[in-house]
Amino acid sequence: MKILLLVPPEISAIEPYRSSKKLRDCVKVIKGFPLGLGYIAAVLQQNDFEVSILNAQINDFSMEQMMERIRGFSPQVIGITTYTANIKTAVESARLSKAWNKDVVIVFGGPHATHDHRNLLENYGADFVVFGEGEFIFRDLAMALLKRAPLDNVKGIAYRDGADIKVNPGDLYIKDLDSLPYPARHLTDFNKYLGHFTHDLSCAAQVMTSRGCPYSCAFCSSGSTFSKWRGRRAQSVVEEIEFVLGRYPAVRSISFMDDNFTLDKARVEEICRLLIKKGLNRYHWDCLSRCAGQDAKLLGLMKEAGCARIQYGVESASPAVLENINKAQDLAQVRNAVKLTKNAGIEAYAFFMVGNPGETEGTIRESVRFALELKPTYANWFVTQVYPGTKLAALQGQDDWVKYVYAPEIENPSLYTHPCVPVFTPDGFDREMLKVRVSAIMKKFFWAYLPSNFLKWLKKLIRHPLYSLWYLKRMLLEN
Ligand code: B12
Ligand code: SF4
Repeated sequence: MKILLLVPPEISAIEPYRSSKKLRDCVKVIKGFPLGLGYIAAVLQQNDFEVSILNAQINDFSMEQMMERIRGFSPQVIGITTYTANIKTAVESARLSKAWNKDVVIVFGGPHATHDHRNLLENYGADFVVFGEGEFIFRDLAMALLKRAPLDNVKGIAYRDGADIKVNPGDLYIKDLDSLPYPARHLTDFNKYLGHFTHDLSCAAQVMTSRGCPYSCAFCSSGSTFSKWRGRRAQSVVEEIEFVLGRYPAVRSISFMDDNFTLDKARVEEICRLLIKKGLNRYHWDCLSRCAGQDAKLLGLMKEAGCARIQYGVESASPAVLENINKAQDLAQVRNAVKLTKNAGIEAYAFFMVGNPGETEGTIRESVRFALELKPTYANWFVTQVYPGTKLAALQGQDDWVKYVYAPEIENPSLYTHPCVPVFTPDGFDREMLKVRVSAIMKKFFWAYLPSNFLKWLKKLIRHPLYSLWYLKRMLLEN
């Protein structure tokens, strides 16, 4: 059985977005290797399915170019990955695929589909939706389809059964992540994924060492998609890094994509010691972490093992807003983490959000003041957007979903919000005001950090002139 795993094109591939020059510019995203599809493909290959990964996004394919590739491979099953930002082209890909071959089986998975199965099955051409981690569920589904076996035994899916929607629940997170093969990077032109921005602008490969998160921030769906936190063994992580470096010599650094790389400190310590022992600390790496509980000793070891940048979700300086989003973090912990990280010689990036519940002009000013005083290596600002499966989504009116997710904004797109994703609009604000506020803050921080970041910007400009100029123009001249 032939299975095609698809990352659909960006929304600028379809009308009316395609005709909107301004919109086309604003929806560019940083494109990484689709680790989720890579893992699923590897498991399907282990089970003798003929698999192909088609990433229409990285290739900037139009819908027609994508369909040409699909017709060329002629799959019986198409698995489509869904993020809220690509849901429009995901459902359009399903529609076109069915028009090409009405018998092709369409399976949606990923963070959006996991939390919006009914809509996709009832209105948008899905035959199946897979919940959460797809590797073994998709394998079981493909086996059942191949053998024409009853679907009742396939746990973790929803599907159409005549006029009904059937849901087969199951607690299906993968208990031992080391039981998974490495993601099937070999099914893609992997070098295409290496030219993206990392801490030192070098060619980075993405590696995932853990899944899940024990926290439950109101704007984030990681916990509800991946359930319980699980880490891979240090040995297995380092073996994968060695394998990637051996197979793809262009790789110069590693980006750990975990939600919280440092959650299990003993495991991080072991990874670091192994990297040092094997001389792999000559490659730099970056990761995401939480501020609470950082310690100088571990940060020192991480630095020695090659860590160049840690990104922290600070979100807000207002205790009330932090409480509303369930961040479980206070400002003393943030100050401490940034200080210790910088002292260890590691860049500390801080991410802030504007527009969470309880936000006011006063709390925005409080966050800006705090960020200036905190002096992280850089501060990035985002408008709060609402994703399915989050606590914010439960607070957001259903009308907003219809308005933005399935009929997105095209009139006044912005660098700071995705046109297909609703923003959370606290009392006293609207979407436009939040974009303008974040745009002004980003400009302020760009100028404030220009002296310290001048060399980095220059390097970026030389290595990626078109992107850098486009970004600067959008950031400095427009909202
Ligand atoms: C790394 C990462 C990024 C990276 C790169 C992502 C990439 N590869 O292009 C960067 C930094 C660029 C990024 C950017 C953004 N990201 Co991001 N990112 C992540 C992160 C931390 C890890 C992604 C990952 O590799 N996961 C590991 C793999 C194994 O999981 P997976 O891809 O989800 O796939 C598994 C399942 O979902 C499922 N599955 C997925 N697809 C399919 C398809 C089929 C057919 C099946 C059966 C199953 C299936 O099975 C897979 C294997 O278990 C996740 C959070 C998370 N923990 O996953 C957020 C996350 C995906 N990002 C998110 C967001 C919002 C964004 C941004 C929009 C943020 C912003 N405001 O700019 C941008 C836009 C990204 C884009 N490409 O459009 C949200 C998406 C929510 C949503 N409903 O869309 C997430 C879930 C975090 C959150 N806040 O909740 N991101
Ligand atoms: S934002 Fe980070 S800490 Fe909060 S729930 Fe999501 S992954 Fe966990």
